[in-house]
Amino acid sequence: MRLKPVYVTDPNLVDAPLTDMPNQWAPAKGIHLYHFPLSLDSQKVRQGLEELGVQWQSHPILLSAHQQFSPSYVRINSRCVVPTLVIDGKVTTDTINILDLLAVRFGAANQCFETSEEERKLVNDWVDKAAGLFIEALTYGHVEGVKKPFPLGNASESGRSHQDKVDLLSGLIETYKNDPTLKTAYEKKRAVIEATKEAMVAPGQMSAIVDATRVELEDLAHQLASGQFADGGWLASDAFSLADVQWGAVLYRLQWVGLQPLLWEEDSIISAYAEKLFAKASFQTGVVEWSRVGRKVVLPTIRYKLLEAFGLARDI
Ligand SMILES: N[C@@H](CCC(=O)N[C@@H](CS)C(=O)NCC(=O)O)C(=O)O
Repeated sequence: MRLKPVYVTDPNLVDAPLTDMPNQWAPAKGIHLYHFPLSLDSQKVRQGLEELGVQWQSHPILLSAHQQFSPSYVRINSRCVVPTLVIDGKVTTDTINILDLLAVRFGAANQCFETSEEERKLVNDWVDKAAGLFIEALTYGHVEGVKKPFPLGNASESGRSHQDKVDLLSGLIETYKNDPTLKTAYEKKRAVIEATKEAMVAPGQMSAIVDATRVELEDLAHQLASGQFADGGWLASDAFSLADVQWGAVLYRLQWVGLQPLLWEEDSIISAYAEKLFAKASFQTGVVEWSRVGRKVVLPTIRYKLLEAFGLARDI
């Protein structure tokens, strides 16, 4: 039974994270983030950038228009996912890896995300725990009694968006059969999506994923009650850390998809923690402001699809 994302459990199915890898297809100068407004991992990295006070150039990759599969993006990030960070032509992938790189490069100058040796293990453990939650399944899969918000699909379509991607990727594998880089990337991606879809539609899976998530949240409540948060600090240290960046986006997502009542009490230490996280200016700028579905997703997607229909769409 699959209870965690493929990216966490199956390193053989996904390309290893890249760190500062020169790439001829990436912009040669400046700090660039390829991201999607509503993507959980993009939210985490945008908040990290805001917290560090780093100026960055935005390259929205419209997952809603499947731009993550566009050849020019796949040449930068062969996982066909967001986010991707580019600094002066060098590519860094994988959310945890991106945030670690940003913290190392910009943390000291801003006195931000600096963790003592003793705190580091706890921070990393809580980063890994958040990244190990199967949020993709919880977002797109059907959970009994929960009505998902727009623009997520309704219950009868559970697994539909993943099947659409499988079909699209099969077409791309055929189209690019003579380009080994793209063909391999698309084949690997199809395997990841198939495994993810299976984990959402197989009988009993979604309730097992909800139960596993609830156990993690009970653990979170325990850590909050017994750790630094209880003394006015944060999840794993006195100062705001990368563990808090991870959990802010996660709690915001679980609330948005309507799962909070199944996972934690309204009037609990988790809600108090969420309130403190959401109040941060970096969270408002990096997460909340990008969550306006109409302006940030629906309109750009319509615009892109119209341009595409007229053969005027620019690649990423
Ligand atoms: N945690 C991994 C995976 C990231 C991930 O799954 N990103 C999602 C958005 S939060 C995505 O791009 N999904 C598009 C797709 O899988 O087609 C990473 O950072 O590379």
